[in-house]
Amino acid sequence: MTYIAKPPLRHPTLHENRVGYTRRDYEGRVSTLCAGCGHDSISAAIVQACWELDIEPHRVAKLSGIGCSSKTPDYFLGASHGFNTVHGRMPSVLTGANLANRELIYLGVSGDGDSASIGLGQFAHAMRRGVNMTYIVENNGVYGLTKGQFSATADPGSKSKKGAINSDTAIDLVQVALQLGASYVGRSFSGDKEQLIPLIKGAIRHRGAALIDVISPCVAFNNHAGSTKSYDYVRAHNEAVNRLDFMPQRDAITAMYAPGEVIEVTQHDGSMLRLRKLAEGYDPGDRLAAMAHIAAHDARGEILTGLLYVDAGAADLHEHLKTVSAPLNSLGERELCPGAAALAVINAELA
Ligand SMILES: Cc1ncc(C[n+]2csc(CCOP(=O)(O)OP(=O)(O)O)c2C)c(N)n1
Ligand code: SF4
Ligand SMILES: [Mg+2]
Repeated sequence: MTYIAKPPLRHPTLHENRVGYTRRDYEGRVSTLCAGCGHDSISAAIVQACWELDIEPHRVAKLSGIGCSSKTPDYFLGASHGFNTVHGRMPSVLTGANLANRELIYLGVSGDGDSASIGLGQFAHAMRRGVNMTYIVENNGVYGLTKGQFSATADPGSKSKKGAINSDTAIDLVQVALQLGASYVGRSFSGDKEQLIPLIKGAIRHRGAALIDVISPCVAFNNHAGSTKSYDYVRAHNEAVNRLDFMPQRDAITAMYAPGEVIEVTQHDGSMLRLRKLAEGYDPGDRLAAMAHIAAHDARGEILTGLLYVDAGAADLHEHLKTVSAPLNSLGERELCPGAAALAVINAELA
């Protein structure tokens, strides 16, 4: 039952995107997650974002760790490259793959246990290095796959299904990513596709480390009264700072807003992020102010969502390291063994 392929039959009138693919071409196998799991909604949002961005599926590399969330890459982008790593080790494998071939689009999918517990060190280093990736954390506050233990993102005072109260301080991956220099940081809710899809599109087109923390309720182990990651709690405490319209370079801007209502951010590929302000005075270009704003809302038990921070001019790991621009597997003997004269120059520099 674990791997169920979808039947290849498809409706003949399905709409194709600009590169000739239908939405079905971005799907994967049939999900085996619990009915109602937030993670399935995130998979659907990834499918929609990639289809709308006209990405050729074979240009994507999707990587994950271990957990229900980390299983989901099997349920989307079935024709893309995939690597299911050891628990918590996705960021280093993704970093290595990205260094070897910068031409692919890197999508890291993880859980709160995978990234904030066993993988916290790996998470931190991928963020601080500015690896060019879209890193999605499917955050349900528990280890869903191993039957609902509190994870490191569970809020203090929240109640487990069996009635235990969590006494540990929560790790907020959004705050960690901001502190470590991530250049695109958003938070969303699996039940709000209108917010999530443009956030994913913007992240994919961003150059640098992009984190989206998506609150994604676990209906089996963390959707009861007393949980701060349940559907009811998130709906009641969701405070969006802005609404993002993602505009690819080719699209003309049609929606007009009064001056001051929208912040426009042009990314390195020419795509534009149009942020309709919902919170008065919120500036997504000010890292420290964003951190203070998030902390203030957190103290009131509110969950701040939207594009919380963006630096469209950030450099990525390749720029920091001044790496060769071609994928390593395309380099020939001439580039890899440039000869004794080139070696002598390097040795002289080190003398
Ligand atoms: C090295 C190692 N330690 C522990 C486990 C057991 N384990 C499997 S999944 C998991 C936690 C997953 O939690 P999370 O990343 O939040 O994913 P979710 O299932 O909640 O989506 C743990 C501890 C493991 N597979 N490998
Ligand atoms: S156990 Fe929780 S996280 Fe795992 S599939 Fe079921 S609802 Fe989703
Ligand atoms: Mg989890």
